[in-house]
Amino acid sequence: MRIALASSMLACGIAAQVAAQSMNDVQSVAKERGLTTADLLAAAKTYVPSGQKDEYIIFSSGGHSGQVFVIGVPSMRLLRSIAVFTPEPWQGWGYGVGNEILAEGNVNGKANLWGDTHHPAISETKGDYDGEFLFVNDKINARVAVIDLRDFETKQIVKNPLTVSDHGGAFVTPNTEYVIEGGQYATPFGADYAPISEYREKFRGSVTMWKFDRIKGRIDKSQSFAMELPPYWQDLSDAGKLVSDGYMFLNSLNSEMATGGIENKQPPFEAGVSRNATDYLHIINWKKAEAVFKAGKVDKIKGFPVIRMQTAIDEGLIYLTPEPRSPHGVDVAPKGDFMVVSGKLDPHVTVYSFDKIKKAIANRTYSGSDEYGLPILDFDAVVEAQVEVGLGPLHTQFGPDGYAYTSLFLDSAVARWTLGGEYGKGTPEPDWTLVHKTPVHYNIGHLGAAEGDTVSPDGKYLVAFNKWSVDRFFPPGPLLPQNFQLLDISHQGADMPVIYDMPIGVGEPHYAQMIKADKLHPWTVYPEIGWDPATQTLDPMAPKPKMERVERTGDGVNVYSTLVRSHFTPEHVTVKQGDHVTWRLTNIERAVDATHGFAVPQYNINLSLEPGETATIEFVADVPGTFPFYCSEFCSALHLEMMGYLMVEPK
Ligand code: CUK
Ligand code: CUA
Repeated sequence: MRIALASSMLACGIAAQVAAQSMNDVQSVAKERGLTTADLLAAAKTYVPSGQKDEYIIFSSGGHSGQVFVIGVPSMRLLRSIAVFTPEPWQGWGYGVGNEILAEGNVNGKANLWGDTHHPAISETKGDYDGEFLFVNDKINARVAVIDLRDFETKQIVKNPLTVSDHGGAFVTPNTEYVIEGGQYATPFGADYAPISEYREKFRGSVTMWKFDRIKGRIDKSQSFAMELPPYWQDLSDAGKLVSDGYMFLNSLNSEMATGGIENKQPPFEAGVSRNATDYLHIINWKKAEAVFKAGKVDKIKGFPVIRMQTAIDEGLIYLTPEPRSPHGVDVAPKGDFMVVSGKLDPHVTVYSFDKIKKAIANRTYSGSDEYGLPILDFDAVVEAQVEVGLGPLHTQFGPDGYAYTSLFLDSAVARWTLGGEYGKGTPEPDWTLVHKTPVHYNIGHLGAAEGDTVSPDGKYLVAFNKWSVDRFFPPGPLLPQNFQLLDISHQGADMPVIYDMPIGVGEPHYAQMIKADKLHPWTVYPEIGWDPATQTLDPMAPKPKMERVERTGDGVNVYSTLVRSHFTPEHVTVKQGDHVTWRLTNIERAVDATHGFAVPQYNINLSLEPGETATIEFVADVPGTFPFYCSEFCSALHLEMMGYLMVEPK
């Protein structure tokens, strides 16, 4: 009774204090801290009070960290780093769980325990984010990971058998039929050896269509296929949608097929690959390619079905068309009618019309063919407009109101321009006009608007993923963080001010996607006690209360443990040196956030067991001794007491 009284008095006290505050207090704090009206407005737009949640969620590539970052918008609070290609001790990733999934990403049997993640892709239904799955590519070793957004954990890593680096992934088709993975630097297939003098004959590009099985939540390698491409460096890709559904678009650079060699007085790559005024946009009919694959018109290369270039030509699967040199983004507009391409060295964005592309294909309006016989659609026949936006255009996203947004690397700015004018602007004539530029700090790469690459962009917020931060933050040594800058794009035709800076000090993200938070339905506890996240099913072998035991079987020991605040059962586990130990553990909690850890010294083991989760670890007890294991999450007042002893008797 007394306690209740005291706490209600305390609550009254806080309420009274709040009531006494006024805008005068805001002004005096602003004065004291030197904040302008614009600063206060930015703070008011981004501050999310304690207990309230963000309206949008960003899934950002983690760059060199090999992970994916989950960030709330507009607060720009980091919510989680999802372990993907790189071991991560807090989640136990690679320290007891996820080891098999990490091993799926081995390259020729060799562990590569980092990733260079560039492009996350949220799964889509009818061209709109559905919030069920997330895919992300690893550029350095050409891998694609599948993350299940029920528990935000990585479920699968696939290693591309043909290419050693990828960049045109991960992008999904409008119903996530396929996850697209375009290669990047050409090599002989499988990264086999060939002298670089045989570049034109032996080196190849590729695009891989990974079939996604939504029921299983996994890529189905047996239903996946690839297409052989010329040894241009294929860059970014995007899937057509609505009117262009069934098609996909892939940029390329190095149509020169330059092979570098500065040490032999050859032009260095950077000059050699930018010699031509244009490179090639690849236009691929993936639905038709799927039919060709299903009809068996493929060669098996490195055990993987590949549609050869000649087959693609004969079957009318692929067309090229010139694009301004060193292109960097190809982005399909919300209605699927336009493809926007930026050439880094051209101040324009080039807009292709899908309607015109279809007509040019039907009428064979070619300007020639490339060295490999791929037909080249006449540039003038397929281009709708070129819009001068500024220096170093890279990537484009879209708003709900007929605007497109393009990042300008050299200008360090975001450009807003009108996408033809037919999106409700009411102009009778096509209107392709730059309307506004907002400076950002500094050197923007990608940008991400709310659902800005879907059939129904939300507008409202846009994040500039800046490569440099220079003077924006305290310098933590000479390696500076990247800078995510949040822009308010809600006011049509008006300013789009920067309202928040978020330093990213864990790798260099490239792309990110922003989804409405209410489209995500993550679990806060696993559905049932004994749930195995690796299979997303109940594990029949999961330890349950009263079934805990240590049991010897031949040369091995099986341990069945449960965890609940604040003890392990059993607490004594004795094995013999050399025993193969299979240790199953279940967190039998049902309370939200009641996570327990399981950390074993000497044996490099740490698990994170979320409520209901079960996990199995196996190791050989090769080092004798006494090893206190403990719960590595501060789960309760008696958390330090949540421990036990692993005793390994010497031989
Ligand atoms: S990329 Cu890095 S800024 Cu890999 Cu999509 Cu353009
Ligand atoms: Cu369980 Cu600490």
